[in-house]
Amino acid sequence: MAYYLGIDSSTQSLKGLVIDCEAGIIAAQASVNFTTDLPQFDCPDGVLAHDDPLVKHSDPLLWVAALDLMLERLQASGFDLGCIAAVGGDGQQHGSVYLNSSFEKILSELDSSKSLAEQLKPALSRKSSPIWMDSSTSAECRELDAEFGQRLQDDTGSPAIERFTGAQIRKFQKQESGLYAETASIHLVSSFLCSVLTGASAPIDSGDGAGMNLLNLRTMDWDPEIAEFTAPGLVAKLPKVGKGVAGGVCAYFEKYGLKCGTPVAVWTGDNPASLVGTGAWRSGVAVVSLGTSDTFFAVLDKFATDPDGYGHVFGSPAGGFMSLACFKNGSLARDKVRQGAGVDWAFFDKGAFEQTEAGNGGQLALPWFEAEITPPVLQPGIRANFDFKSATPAVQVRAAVEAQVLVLCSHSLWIGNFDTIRVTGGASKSPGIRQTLANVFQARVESIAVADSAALGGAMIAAHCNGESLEKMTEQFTPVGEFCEPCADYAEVYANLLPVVKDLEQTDPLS
Ligand code: XUL
Repeated sequence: MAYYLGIDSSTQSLKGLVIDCEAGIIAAQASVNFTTDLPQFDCPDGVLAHDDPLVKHSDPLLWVAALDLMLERLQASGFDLGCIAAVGGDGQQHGSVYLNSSFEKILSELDSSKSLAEQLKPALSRKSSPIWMDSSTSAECRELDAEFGQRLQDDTGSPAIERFTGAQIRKFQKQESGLYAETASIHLVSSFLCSVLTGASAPIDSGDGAGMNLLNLRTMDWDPEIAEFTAPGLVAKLPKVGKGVAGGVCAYFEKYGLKCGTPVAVWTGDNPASLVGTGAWRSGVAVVSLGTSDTFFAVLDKFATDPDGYGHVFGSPAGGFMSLACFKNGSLARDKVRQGAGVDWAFFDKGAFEQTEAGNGGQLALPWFEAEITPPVLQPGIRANFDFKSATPAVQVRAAVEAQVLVLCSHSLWIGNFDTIRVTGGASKSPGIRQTLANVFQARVESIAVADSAALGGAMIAAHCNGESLEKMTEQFTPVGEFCEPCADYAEVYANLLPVVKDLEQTDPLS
């Protein structure tokens, strides 16, 4: 048997993908969109409405309902899930799930005649889950900075960051100490869903765990001092740090055809999973993932942190470390620019670039519709160095895309040597964006055949736990599809624009 299931629980959807390691093909896939498939959770784009634009929470019951529905769809597609040899998965990073003391008992008694959402509801000590888009914890970050200073970045891989789980837990404990006291365990999205699959509390891996400001990357365990300052008694509420097999699929999932006891690999974060699923777990290749968030990541040859303090170090699921820089205004911002310009995707992805020159005459627009993560900017709004609103649609599109790519480049320079970028995520299909990436970074840009690199990575991690070779799977599942070469003529144009975009980051938004 050589079939492996990978599950990706991302911001706006949950996807499943089955690889066949003998034939080297994708054998089945299914997905669930949170907005259109599960409207009853009132969580469009995976985010609950809130009066404060800096607060971004989701509903953890939405994620388990999506797991039920995705497996139902996979089974309905005709694929026999009884053939699956191991399951792996990943979740959007940093999001946390707060559970009371009934969680473990409820997990051990899951009844297949009922849904996961109805059974897990009583296990939540906090109804909603803060997710990576949340920027509401600046006060807590400053408190962590004041207490630990540079040690936080040196030991956890990142300075105090608003969306990271530590600051989120500290805010919860300060504001809702009673509910914090009732909380017996705090899981990440990844370890929560892995726990549900195995019917027992699952470990957190070092890829996702490093996104909490709580994991000491030198000991690869929770840092007791940082955890205790973050919130009293926190270490006792955190799952173990672990890797390898978390446990076996529990009996609940037999209703979808999965065999009880099938090994489940410890889940990781969506970016670490994508590192594996794009074949970039080896050095020399960097990844740009263009999804709800845009991220830039690569393997680190040796442990190093961002001198500017914006980027992160996570554990790599293939061993060693990876770097990451994250930009919040990704695909939803591109869509807003597209709608504002009144154009379709064909024009946004191609036509706009045919009608304008590389460099756009120096006109740039940062499409920060939401508070930005890199660099940290709390006041949303477009920043432009020209009359954006009166410009033609083509100029608007190029100005936004070039600004996004230049910011990506300027905050990734610390990451080291690579001559190839692999692009993944929805917008990686855009020829205009791909060529802009190649020209700005002066690197070859490759896309791989499988668009959902996180779910693929989850499946590959599961297969690797079962003895399959990572090298062989990388050859089988991540062949290069389309690619583009950089145009040397534009190297200087974009090098000159890097300081311009840095200045633009400091300006006020357009009114
Ligand atoms: C990474 C980050 C996002 C989420 C959602 O640090 O915050 O990329 O993982 O994809």
